[in-house]
Amino acid sequence: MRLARRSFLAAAAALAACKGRDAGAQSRGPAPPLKSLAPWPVGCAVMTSELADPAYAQLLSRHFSQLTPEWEMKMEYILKDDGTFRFDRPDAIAAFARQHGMRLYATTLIWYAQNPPAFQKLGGTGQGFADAYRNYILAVAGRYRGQAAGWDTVNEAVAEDGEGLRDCIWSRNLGQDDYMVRAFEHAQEADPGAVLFINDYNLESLPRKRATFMRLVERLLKRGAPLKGIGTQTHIDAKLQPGALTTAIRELAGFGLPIHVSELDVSLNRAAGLLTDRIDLEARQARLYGEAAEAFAALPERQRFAFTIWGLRDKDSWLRGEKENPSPPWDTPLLFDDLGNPKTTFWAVADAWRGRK
Ligand code: 9MR
Repeated sequence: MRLARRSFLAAAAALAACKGRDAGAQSRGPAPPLKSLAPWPVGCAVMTSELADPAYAQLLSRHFSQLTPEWEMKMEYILKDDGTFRFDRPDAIAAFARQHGMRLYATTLIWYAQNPPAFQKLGGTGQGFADAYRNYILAVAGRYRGQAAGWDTVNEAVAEDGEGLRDCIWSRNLGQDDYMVRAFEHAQEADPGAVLFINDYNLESLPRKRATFMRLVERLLKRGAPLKGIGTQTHIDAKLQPGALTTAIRELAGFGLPIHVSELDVSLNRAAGLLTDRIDLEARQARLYGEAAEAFAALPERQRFAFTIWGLRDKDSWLRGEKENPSPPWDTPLLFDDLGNPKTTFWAVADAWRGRK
């Protein structure tokens, strides 16, 4: 009986979420622009197809002061199989940022997950591979020189389980650690003004991965790599233990470098129990958004690089279209519902930042 009632409540809540209603959030009245509350850049991941929608563009520019191209500035888009480049979409995103007075954050130069045919062909060629690597970074980071505030220069270098580093086309051809040092050096050569980041995920949920990541940062700094910022993606689920985020942000800040909360979202679906415990999960989700906003705001001013959400409305989230474990439409990981209404998660961030500016 109890279970049936709970399932019913959960189903009703799921339905309400799908329809885009969040009564608690609606009772809060008009939403202040998030960027008006924060003295640091507030970022959002975007795609050119979304920017073409006027309602999307309006909501985005009302609340956010920084853009990250969600995938169109990656090798998978820019580098064609024949080794030539295409810049139409990344240029369009950069132009949108300029036209709307927003800062551009660029991702990503070197990522284990990109294994492009143009580089596969060069595998094992030694200097040929190294030259193409430098050429790619110079061309891409050079193109946005003076506009990109920062670059994810090396992305997700640490192994999934946190034991050691990932083996990839870059490490195999240029050497482990060495490929990263080179990436930072080439990026600095291309755009000396950009803040160059190393970026990774699960740094809050897997302390072992964080430790490996921090040892890597130490080694790169010791070798003189111009690594100037730490990115913590923060793709979390609603059951992340309270406090874990704060601990991670504080520890990562120990290097004294700028911190970018670079891809924040909080999945309900990835936490067990979405069908029975939606109300509880939503409350946890809002608390985690609030915790992330507080922990970031508590950093010393010079370390607050930006706070970025990985998508605007729930329906824009990568989680819905993910290949291995796609979220159902009732996973609602972001700050705005499918219709663009601010949710309780939005208010959790707004409340954490109120009075800071
Ligand atoms: O959200 C991004 C999705 O649209 C792309 O298809 C995918 C591959 O480029 O990358 C997703 O973004 C990832 C980010 O670049 C790195 N951290 C994990 C993000 C989610 O997979």
